[in-house]
Amino acid sequence: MLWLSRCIHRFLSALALIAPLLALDGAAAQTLKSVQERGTLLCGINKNLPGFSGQDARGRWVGFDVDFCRAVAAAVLGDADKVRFIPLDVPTRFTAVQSGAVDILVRNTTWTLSRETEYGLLFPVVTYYDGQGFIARKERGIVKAEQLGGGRVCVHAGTTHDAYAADYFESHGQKIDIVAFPAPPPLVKAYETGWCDAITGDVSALYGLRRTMAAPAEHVLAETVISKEPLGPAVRQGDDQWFSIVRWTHFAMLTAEEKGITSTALAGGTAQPSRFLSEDEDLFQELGLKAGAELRIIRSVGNYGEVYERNLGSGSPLGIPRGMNRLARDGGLQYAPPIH
Ligand SMILES: N[C@@H](CCC(=O)N[C@@H](CS)C(=O)NCC(=O)O)C(=O)O
Repeated sequence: MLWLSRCIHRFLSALALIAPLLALDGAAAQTLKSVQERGTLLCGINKNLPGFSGQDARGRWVGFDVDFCRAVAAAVLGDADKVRFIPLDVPTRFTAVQSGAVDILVRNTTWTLSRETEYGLLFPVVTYYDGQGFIARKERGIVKAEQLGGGRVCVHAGTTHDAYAADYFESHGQKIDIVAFPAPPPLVKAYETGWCDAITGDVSALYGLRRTMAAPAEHVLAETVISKEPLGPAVRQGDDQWFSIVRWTHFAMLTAEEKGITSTALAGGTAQPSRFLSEDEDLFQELGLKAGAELRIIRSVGNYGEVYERNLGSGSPLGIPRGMNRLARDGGLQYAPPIH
């Protein structure tokens, strides 16, 4: 009988060892498989935030976040156009990921621990380092946020900004009236009519909101930035493979910039051959993708610097300086781990 009990014990121990692997394998392939079977990536985006996402005159989705969705589709489906863009507002953005209504959320969203735990999400990477700032009428001469003490600051409800502003003014011993609006149009209107002294939000969003105002040149950003707002894509927990694909899509764009590989050089056949672009050494295949994913990403949207400048930087009406989003070697925070 002893031999039988030993056998059973060994069998159960072996099962315990492989069970997590089996579970992981099942969960791991889920999102990639369903995206490939569907033939379309479902990407949750902002309906209209200049520079990040919106529709151009021809109805085509454009912007920094939109390009990230397109890059993932190029990697996964071989075609950057195979994306269905699903506009999500502030309250529905997280539940849409949780319920599977979207495969990925790319909507100027701040990575916080509470969002990961509350909604069962993970933020694989930071595509844009931002912070919370203030915009006010130029004539008010607001340079420091403290100059707004005793006044009224308006904010988009359900964002990180409401609580961060309250904490900030409290820690400076100042009273402030913070009023939250459900969407940008009434928020901007309340500010433009003089009801709010300032709007607070992500600095990048304030550049965008200023473009929607009647006289953009009459409004300036204060110098004060009161928070860390690491913006990036969010995915559901429990799918390591999908998490890695999303994360390495960003790192592929950064690596290309680090190596000076541009979409124009690729199109003109003048890109220097590199181990990163060599199909023989293509580690992206280990993520379940067809060979050449890095090439497809860069050909379709460009390297990180190209995407930044086109949508937000010098090549765009926003003209946001690269700042913290410069490559680490240029003094910024954007840094890709090595591929090999
Ligand atoms: N990064 C912040 C803010 C995101 C956010 O929704 N910002 C507002 C502007 S302050 C926005 O994008 N509004 C555009 C819209 O909802 O149409 C967060 O994740 O909570």
